[in-house]
Amino acid sequence: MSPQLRSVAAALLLSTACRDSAGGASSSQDFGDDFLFGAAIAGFQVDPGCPSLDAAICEDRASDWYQWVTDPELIAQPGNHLSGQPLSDGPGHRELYDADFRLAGETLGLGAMRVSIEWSRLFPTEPPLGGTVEDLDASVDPVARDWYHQYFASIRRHGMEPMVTLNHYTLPLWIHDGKACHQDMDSCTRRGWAAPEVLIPEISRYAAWCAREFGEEVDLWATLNEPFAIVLSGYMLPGEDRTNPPGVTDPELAIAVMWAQVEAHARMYDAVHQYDPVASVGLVPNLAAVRPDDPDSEADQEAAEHLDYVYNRVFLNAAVHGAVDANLDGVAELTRDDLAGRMDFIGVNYYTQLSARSLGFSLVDGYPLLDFFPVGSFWNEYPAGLGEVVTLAAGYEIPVYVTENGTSDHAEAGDRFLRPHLEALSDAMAGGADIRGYFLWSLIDNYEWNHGMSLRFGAFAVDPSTKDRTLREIGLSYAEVARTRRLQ
Ligand code: IFM
Repeated sequence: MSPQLRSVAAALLLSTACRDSAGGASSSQDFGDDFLFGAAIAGFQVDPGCPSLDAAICEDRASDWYQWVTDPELIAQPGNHLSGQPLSDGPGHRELYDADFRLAGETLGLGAMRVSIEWSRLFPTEPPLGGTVEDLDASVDPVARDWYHQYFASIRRHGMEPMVTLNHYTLPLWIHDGKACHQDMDSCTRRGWAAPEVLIPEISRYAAWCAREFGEEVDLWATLNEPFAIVLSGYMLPGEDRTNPPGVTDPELAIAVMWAQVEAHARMYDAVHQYDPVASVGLVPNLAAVRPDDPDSEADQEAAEHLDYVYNRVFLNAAVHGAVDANLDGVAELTRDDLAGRMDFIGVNYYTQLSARSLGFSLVDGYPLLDFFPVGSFWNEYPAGLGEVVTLAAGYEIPVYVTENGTSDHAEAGDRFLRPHLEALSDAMAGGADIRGYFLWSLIDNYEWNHGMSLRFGAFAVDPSTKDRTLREIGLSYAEVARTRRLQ
């Protein structure tokens, strides 16, 4: 046993002994034997920074996010809010994944890992477009394909079940040149989500290929991670909290991108089921707790209803019920059978409470409910909100997983953050919400998109120079909950 593991084990034993000698818990909130406790990561955020692997292999240089965070011209534009931190400061999970999964499975005692497949890793160069799923065999990078087989085997070897996200923000450069589109959306040719006629068939074909290749190893699939974050930070309101490529402000395009993602989810769902019929396939929206900025203002109360509808419900209404409300006025004008029922679970990412301030006018002509401004950051800690958003999701009468929840503020994090969030979750379950699992974001400190390594969410802190992993208090608290399966 390594010295680090020994000290973790000792800490776990000590915390158990303290609890027992204190006479046990005054109240216990039990999550039950079948509840999955896991941790979440995403490839682009954890892969880079390998201690000995060549950087060209370790980093995913064929991805639009690689271009976004490393291009000197993009970094030099203040409006892009890019940290410019080198990817070599990342945690190096591409090389260290097996040790990381040991930390998750053995040290923390988790039962599941949420990870992503990177499209640009498997298909770094453009395959002939429009072909069959089988045609993709000729274009796949065989080293990346074999690496993913080893990766999923490692998760299972450490006693965990993989939940695999097919698209966690990143797109291959051959389908999205975020820099060219940032500079001029009208003339760029690799337009990503702005060219649904290319993107949707190709992302569905990629999803089908993954289900055919990895279906034996993976039973839980998520199609898209946080589609609304891409809409907001890529096409509507890129800002300090998050800028996604292409980082433009074009509300009408943003709404079109949202509908492209609704369509893409449905087609990816069908594609995965075609090759992996027994799989459970869901979508991972980021849901926000919402309140009026001024609780006494009727206008702000109405703005809060509009924000809740647009941010939390429009996408789910379409993906679950096939309800299409094209002008976002609160009334669906169309129900599409080819969208409805494409959801075996809802994966909820929860980080924030937003306040809605009424503008008194709509930001976009023809979209009457876009008459609010969301005040607050992506990470306003509000534990009760987790109960609110899982209850909202459970209202769709589909099983729910909390697929991400976490903090980068680690001051007294174990008690301050985790416990009240899990209490809110447990209360929602006691109230009847069908919640199947909770994934802490994140297992290890990760490259937090435009922020680089300056926001650190890990249960394990990562030293950017040595790549050492050190258990944080929040990880210790989480291990205890996962082991006892209840809050004491
Ligand atoms: O790091 C991100 C993740 O990629 C998506 N959800 C929010 C996390 C923290 O900001």
